[in-house]
Amino acid sequence: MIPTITAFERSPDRGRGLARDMRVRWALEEVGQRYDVRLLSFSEMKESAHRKLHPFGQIPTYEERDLTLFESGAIILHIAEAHAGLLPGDANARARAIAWMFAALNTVEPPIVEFGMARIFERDKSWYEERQAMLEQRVHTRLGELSSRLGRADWLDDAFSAGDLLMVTVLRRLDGAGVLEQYPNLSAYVARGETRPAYKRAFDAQLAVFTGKPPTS
Ligand code: GTB
Repeated sequence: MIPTITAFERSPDRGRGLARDMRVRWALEEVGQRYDVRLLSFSEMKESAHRKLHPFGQIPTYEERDLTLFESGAIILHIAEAHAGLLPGDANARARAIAWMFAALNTVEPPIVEFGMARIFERDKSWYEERQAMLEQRVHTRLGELSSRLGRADWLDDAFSAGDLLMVTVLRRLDGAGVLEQYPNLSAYVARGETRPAYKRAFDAQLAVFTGKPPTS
C-alpha cells in the first residue's frame, strides 16, 4: 500500500523545501517508496478531521494501512526501520545513526528554529537586535561543535544515514541567514545532501506543488 503524507497546500517558503514534509519526501525517495500527498490549507490543518491525525494541527503526517503517524522524526524512523537504505545493519552503527537523528531534532534544530522565527516575527520589537545577537550566538555554538565533529568526513558517522538526512534538512533552515557559509565543511555537507538524486526528486515534487507544474525528474 502506498503511504499518504500531508503537506502545505501553499508553502510560505515558496517551494524552497524548508517545511518538514520535505524531509519525509526525501526519506521516501531514498528508500524507493512511492507515496501520495494530501495538500492542506492552514484552516484545514486546524479542523478536527486533521487533528485526529495530528494533535497539534500541523504537517507532516503519514498514513499507511492502519498506522497514522505525526512528528517528522518518528515518521522518518519508521520509514528507515521498514526499508533498507537509511540505517546501517550493524547494531551499534544503527544506534549511532539514531542518536544523530535525535541530535538533529533536539540539539541543533531548536536554536536554528528560534533564530529563524525571531527573524520573521520579532523584527519590529525594540529588543530585536539584542535578542537576535544572542540567538545567533547559540546557533554558532552548535554549528561550531557540529563542524568540529564532522571535520573532513562526508557524513556524520561513516555512511549516509537518516541522521544525515535530518541534519541536512535542519541546516537548510539557515538558508539566506548568512550563517552556514561561515562553516565551509557544513556548507559542503549540505550541498552533498542536496546533490543526492533522492533529494532532488523530493525537492522537485514539493516545488511542483508551489509552481503548479509537474516535476521534471
Ligand atoms: N515537530 C514537528 C515535526 O517535526 O513534524 C513540527 C511540525 C511543524 O512545525 N509543522 C509546521 C506546521 O504545520 C510545518 S514545518 N506549521 C503550521 C502550524 O503550526 O500551524 C515548519 C515550517 C513552516 C514553514 C517554513 N517555511 O516557509 O520556510 C519552514 C518550516
